[in-house]
Amino acid sequence: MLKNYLDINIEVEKAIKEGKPVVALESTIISHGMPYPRNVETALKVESIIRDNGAIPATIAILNGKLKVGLTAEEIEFLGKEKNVVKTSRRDIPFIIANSLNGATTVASTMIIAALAGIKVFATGGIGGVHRGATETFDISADLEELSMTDVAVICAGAKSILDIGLTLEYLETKGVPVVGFKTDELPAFYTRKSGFKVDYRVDCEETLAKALKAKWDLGLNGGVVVANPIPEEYAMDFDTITNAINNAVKEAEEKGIKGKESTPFLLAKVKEITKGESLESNIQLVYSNAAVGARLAVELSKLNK
Ligand code: PSU
Ligand code: MN
Repeated sequence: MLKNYLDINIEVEKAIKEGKPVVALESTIISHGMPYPRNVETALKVESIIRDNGAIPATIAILNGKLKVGLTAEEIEFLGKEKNVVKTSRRDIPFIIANSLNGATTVASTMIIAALAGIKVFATGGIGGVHRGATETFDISADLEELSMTDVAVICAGAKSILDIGLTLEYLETKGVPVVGFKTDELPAFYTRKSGFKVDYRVDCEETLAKALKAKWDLGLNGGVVVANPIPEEYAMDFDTITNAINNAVKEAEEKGIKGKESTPFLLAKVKEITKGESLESNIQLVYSNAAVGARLAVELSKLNK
């Protein structure tokens, strides 16, 4: 039955069958998170970083109504260029399939498709969360609910302050989702290494992290884990510069009445514009760093499951 929907490329399918390390990657970051052609360049480089660190990359998207796990360079180019690609979260998947559309998968839907394929590790830039002002707007990303139920570890650079970081952490706590700091006690804030918020657990090596994941899922404690890996020091942004940019972006989004799924892409593009592209460079570098950690984690996890 799954075969009717799921299309896993040969290399990825073989790796999964043989218990080799595989890392899932999302496509919203390509279609809606970064401008062309940097998006395509980044997506391809991320795949090569994963290979350099001993794992097989599996970029996920919906193409012509098929759930694709593992894309060709041409398919990645298409997602980066084509305007008609729908940002696809959990609620959207059935309709993208039924209408044979192209969908760029968010963290939530990438987790769903990765889990269907049997992939446990997923590397990206940032997760969605509880937005600032959510007590009025109710804008809470479906990523958080997904993390509470789907067994995939998500390596990210923490939560950026377009979100309410404190409320995002409270939500994750309620839902039983561990937030792990990779070599840090403090949750990173995406563009910067610090946020002022502590993580639940600090882990200093991929092996310990893999053991924790295995224990969680062996025991039937369903759901994901947020692995927060701080942006490398040399690419981190100045705290005041980025804080200002985000505050202005959030204000403009409010004034323009930007809502729903448009909110995150609007804020990302605004922040890039205000920082004259500096935020994009940081964004790209932190994704590279997360890809390397994801690959090494997948390697350790595959050793434990042998
Ligand atoms: N944060 C980023 N870049 C992104 C996203 C978040 O720094 O591209 C994307 C991810 O795909 C994430 C989605 O899952 O935005 C969240 O959107 P929403 O808030 O509408 O759920
Ligand atoms: Mn939202």
